[in-house]
Amino acid sequence: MATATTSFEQRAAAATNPTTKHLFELMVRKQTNLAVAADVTTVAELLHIADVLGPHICVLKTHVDILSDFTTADAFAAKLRPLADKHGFVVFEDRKFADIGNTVKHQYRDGVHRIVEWADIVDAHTVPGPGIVQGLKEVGLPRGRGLLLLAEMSSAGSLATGEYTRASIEMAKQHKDFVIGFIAQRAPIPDDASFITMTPGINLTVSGDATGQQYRTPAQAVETGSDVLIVGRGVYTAADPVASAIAYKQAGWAAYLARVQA
Ligand code: 5IU
Repeated sequence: MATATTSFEQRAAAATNPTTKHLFELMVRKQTNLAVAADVTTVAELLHIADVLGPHICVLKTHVDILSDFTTADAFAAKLRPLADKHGFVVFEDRKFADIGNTVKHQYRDGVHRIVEWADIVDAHTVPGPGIVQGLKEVGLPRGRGLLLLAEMSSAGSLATGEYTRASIEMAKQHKDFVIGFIAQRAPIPDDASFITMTPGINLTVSGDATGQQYRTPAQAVETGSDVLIVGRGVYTAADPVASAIAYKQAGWAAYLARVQA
């Protein structure tokens, strides 16, 4: 089953991980492959984004450690999860775990954030080797959660290239029950539709920022195999974030339809 032309309906039907299945199904229902990166620093701003952009997104990407007024995981979950259910999106905490298995287990389950309680998806660097996946899997798999591995990054000079990317792919293949896909600029395994590729570094109007971010358009990313387009400042700093989200959603979905109908 080839990723490029396999529809999200077909991929939902074939999915074994419950988070993958749920994600593909809601993408089809809502006709959106847009993820919003809500890089704001208060809980109220994050919840506002979740509520007003919720109808247009399939994924809400969070960075919980930049929320200055985070109190408890229970309070956070009690506010965020009902919005995810109401609008139908999955919560992706972009935690980028990067330690040994035993430590990431605690970082995922414990501490003030207790991420596994409220995030459907998390991601991890592969630099520590496969133990990081084993550790996270012990915590997340029994809860039906999913993990993305960082195969590539969007930033200039990223070291995640070549052999590193290839080794990350192998790690994913060894844990297909829990690794649901990749953060990458292009589909790392173009012939395997069971993996989702999510791509940051997407903007319709600018090509980069002052600290090395590099942007491509939704169409360019979808052409190279991206399934979910992650947009941050292009949406939440726009004069009209809802109108901007709709523009990105429409551009991304049109590119997806062109790809599967090719
Ligand atoms: N992000 C990247 N590039 C990457 C990875 C994550 O930009 O390679 I992995 C995150 C950082 C930010 C969002 O939360 O995606 C992109 O935000 P902007 O669209 O505002 O650049």
